Amino acid sequence: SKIVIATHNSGKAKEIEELLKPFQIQIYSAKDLNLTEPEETGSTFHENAKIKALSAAKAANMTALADDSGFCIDALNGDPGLYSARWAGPSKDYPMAMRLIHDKLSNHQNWAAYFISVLCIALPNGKTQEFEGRIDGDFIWPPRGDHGHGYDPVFQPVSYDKTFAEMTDAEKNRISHRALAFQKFIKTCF
Ligand code: ITT
Repeated sequence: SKIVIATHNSGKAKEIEELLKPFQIQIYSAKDLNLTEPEETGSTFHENAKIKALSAAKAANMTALADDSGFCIDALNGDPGLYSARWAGPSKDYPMAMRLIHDKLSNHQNWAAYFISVLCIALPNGKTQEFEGRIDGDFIWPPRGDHGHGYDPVFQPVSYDKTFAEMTDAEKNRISHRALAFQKFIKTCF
C-alpha cells in the first residue's frame, strides 16, 4: 500500500516518515508529487487536518495522511495554537515567535504549555478519520537544544529535564503529541 504525507513542513514530514517505517508502506511526500497547499480555513485543528488530507488524497488519488498541530500556552488562552505557523511569519522566524511568547509571558506566573497534533487519514473517495495527541509541559526560557523544529527549543514535557530540541529524534518520536496521535491511528487502521 502507499500513502502521501500531506505536509510541506519538513520537520513534521521527517517525524511521520520515521513513525511509518515499521510498516510496509510506500511513502510519497507532498513535495515529490508537487501538491499545492490548500488554504487552512478551518477553525479547529481537526478541520484543518481534514482540509489538508482530503485535498492531497483527491489531488494524488492516493491515501493521504495530514497533520495539523500547534503550540498552546495556558496563560495566553491557548495562543499561538491554531496560528502557531503564522506567528513565525512567512520567513518561518521561530526565534522571533519564541521571543514574542516570552515577552507576553513576562507578567504571568504560569508557563504551562502543550502541543496538540491532529492526524487525519483521507481516502480518495472522501472518507476521513482523525486522531488527536497532546503532550503537556512548560514553556522554558532561554531556548535550549538544536534538534527538532519549530517551538521545540522552548518546550519541556512534564517529568523530563530536556526540551524537545535536546532530545534525539527517536526520543521525541516516542513521546510527542504526533507520536501519541499516530499510536491511535495505528490501533484503529492496522
Ligand atoms: P503543513 O500545514 O504543511 O503541515 P505547517 O508548518 O503550516 O505545515 P501547521 O499549520 O500544522 O503546519 O502548523 C503547526 C505549527 O506548530 C508548526 O509550524 C510548528 O511551528 C508548530 N509545531 C507543531 N508540531 C511541532 C513540533 O513537534 N515541534 C515544534 N513545533 C511544532
